[in-house]
Amino acid sequence: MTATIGLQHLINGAWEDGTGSPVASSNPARPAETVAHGLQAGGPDVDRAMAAATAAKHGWARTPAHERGLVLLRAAAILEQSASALGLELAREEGKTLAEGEGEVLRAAQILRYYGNDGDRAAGSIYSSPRRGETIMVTRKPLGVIGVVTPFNFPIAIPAWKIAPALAYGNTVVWKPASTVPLLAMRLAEALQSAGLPKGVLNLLIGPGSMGNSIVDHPALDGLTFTGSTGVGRNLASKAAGRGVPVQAEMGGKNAAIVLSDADLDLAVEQVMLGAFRSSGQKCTATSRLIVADEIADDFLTELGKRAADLAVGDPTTPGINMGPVINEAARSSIQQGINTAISQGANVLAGGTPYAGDLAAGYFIAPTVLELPRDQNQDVWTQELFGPVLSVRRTGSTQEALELANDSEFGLSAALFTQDITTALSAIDEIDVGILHVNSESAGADPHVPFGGAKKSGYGPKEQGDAAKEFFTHTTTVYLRGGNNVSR
Ligand code: UN1
Repeated sequence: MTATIGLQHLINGAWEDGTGSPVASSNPARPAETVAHGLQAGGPDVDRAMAAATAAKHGWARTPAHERGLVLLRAAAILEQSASALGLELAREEGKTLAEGEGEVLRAAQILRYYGNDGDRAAGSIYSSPRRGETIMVTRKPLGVIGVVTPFNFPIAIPAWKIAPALAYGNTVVWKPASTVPLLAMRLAEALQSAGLPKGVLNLLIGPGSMGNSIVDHPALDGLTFTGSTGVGRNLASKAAGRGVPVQAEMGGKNAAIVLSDADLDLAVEQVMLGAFRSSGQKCTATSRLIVADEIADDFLTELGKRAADLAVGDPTTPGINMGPVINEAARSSIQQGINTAISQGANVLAGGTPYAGDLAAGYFIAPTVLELPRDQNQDVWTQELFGPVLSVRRTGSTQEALELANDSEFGLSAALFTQDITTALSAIDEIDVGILHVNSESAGADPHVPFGGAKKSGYGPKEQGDAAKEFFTHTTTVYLRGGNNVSR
């Protein structure tokens, strides 16, 4: 039994106990085991954190970008050195496997490193002027105080990909992580603080969902970045927009994988498995819909069903386990409810479908589930994001229909296409309305130097990462620059 860790908040450079009600994170594989506990931040703590971020913003904005970057680079090294310990804590608190947990910590380090080096890249641009003796310069300045609201499913990587660019471009931050994963939030804040971040530049508040509203309603807020559920995101985005505060919100996905008859089927089945079941399907980029060509459907689905049934599900910290639990009881029961509804609406169960009995029943486990849907029949499981290890399947008679089915969603985050035909791949790039398209790889995954985000209703506001992050976390000043002596006019 591992010791329970005390939770604290970071306000103005000091770690403090909260002043609100008790909060605890528990191990979703063994809910009786508390991972971390403490007191939530109270209402006045939001004011104090916003005041600290406001007081720090001028000094941090004036700190040379190179120096700001050095802090991120040192934090990256700290995370790398502690990746196995933090990966274990992540697996215990969130439920993804140890390998995924450790991988995520290293990914956070990679993101910090990318933005840590960005201070040494171009900071603006210069244009020629149509007027003699003048140059036009476009400079970038930080927005100011950024509210960061992050989800449970990537407890360290998503915060890193919001906080690292916010800080790198000179902003200060008030961060509210999902209250199910406060320990990993503390770990990231600790790494940044140990790396030398000045006081007030990053403030961490562990609190209830309503604290997101307090942050967005706060008059000192200059920008908001959010990842999480569609309902919460739209609410926060509309409040921010109503106050004229720039907002970036990354929300739902109902991502399709298309497997055509000319695909490398071994590759496709392996990648669809990863897309659907890694992190127990709890990714906005997870593959939750599969569209498979008639000619190969019987063989492909037999193999997929077999592999899903064979996945080793259990305590994610046990070596050899492929899939852990979902985050909490509310998630477990709503996902199981979604499966039950699909079955009652005529879905054919190719794997999973029923709740676990025995040892796994005590944790928040959902069996990896593959549901084949009747042709031409609209089903909730086809349209609604369940955020769990559930893959719904449709067969298709033509490539055109496959592309249309892929677009049959209000969301447009990511998609995967399996084919060896370059012509088909090229037309899919034009036809599939998504922010991220994978050709012959799974639908999840993101690199720090390229834009991340969706088309259609998957997100609101600018995308994340790469140059997109710079666009969001800075505003430009266009400077018409002439000498003062009139000589060259
Ligand atoms: C990934 O696909 O590796 O919340 C990252 C999410 C996304 C991140 C996905 N914002 O699942």
